[in-house]
Amino acid sequence: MSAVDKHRARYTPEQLERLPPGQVITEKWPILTAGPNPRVDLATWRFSLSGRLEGEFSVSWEEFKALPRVKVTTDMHCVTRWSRIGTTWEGVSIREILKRVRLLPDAGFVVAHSYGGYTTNLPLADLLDDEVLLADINDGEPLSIDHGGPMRLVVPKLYAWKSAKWCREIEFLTDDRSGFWENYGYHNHGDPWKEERMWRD
Ligand SMILES: Nc1nc2c(c(=O)[nH]1)N[C@H]1C(S)=C(S)[C@@H](COP(=O)(O)O)O[C@H]1N2
Ligand SMILES: [Mo]
Repeated sequence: MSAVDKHRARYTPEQLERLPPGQVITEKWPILTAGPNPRVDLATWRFSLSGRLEGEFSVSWEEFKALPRVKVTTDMHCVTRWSRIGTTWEGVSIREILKRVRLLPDAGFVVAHSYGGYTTNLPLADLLDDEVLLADINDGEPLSIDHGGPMRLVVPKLYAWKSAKWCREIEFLTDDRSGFWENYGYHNHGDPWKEERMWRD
């Protein structure tokens, strides 16, 4: 049996069906961070929306915790080829937050900004997917600092570099603007089912 077949033999057909091409299931949750963890103090923490919108949205930690919450069970796929199959996130859905402002009609793209300077871009349509949330709990535990605590963006249907840890702002744009890894040659979109790993694949 090849190494790949041996690996696959450990999982159910239902789990394997959820594994995109070229990925391997991981039981542990690896930590992938470019650079050091940022220092995020809950007393001064804020999450805000900016750019092409009418109205304002900016919340303190207490205000964020008071927003209506959701629980989403989904998968997580890293372009370095590991996938977590079946993990539960709790937090606030993006749609819930967007009820509180009005996007301008020319908003078509977003950049997520993190404490520490990391950025990643995605089309507005992918941000609006019903599984997308701002998560502060994973599998029942408060998100650790290594995994983006106190809160991170989670965009399950794209490779995990789009899921900005320590998210502090989502900026709405008319024109697309590459984020951190996208500038280093990662694919602009990053759909794991299409193996959109590197740009010009
Ligand atoms: N702020 C920030 N967010 C980030 C990253 C990062 O380096 N900084 N790495 C991304 C990458 S490449 C992946 S695979 C996931 C990893 O999340 P994890 O460390 O919780 O597994 O976070 C993404 N979000
Ligand atoms: Mo990644």
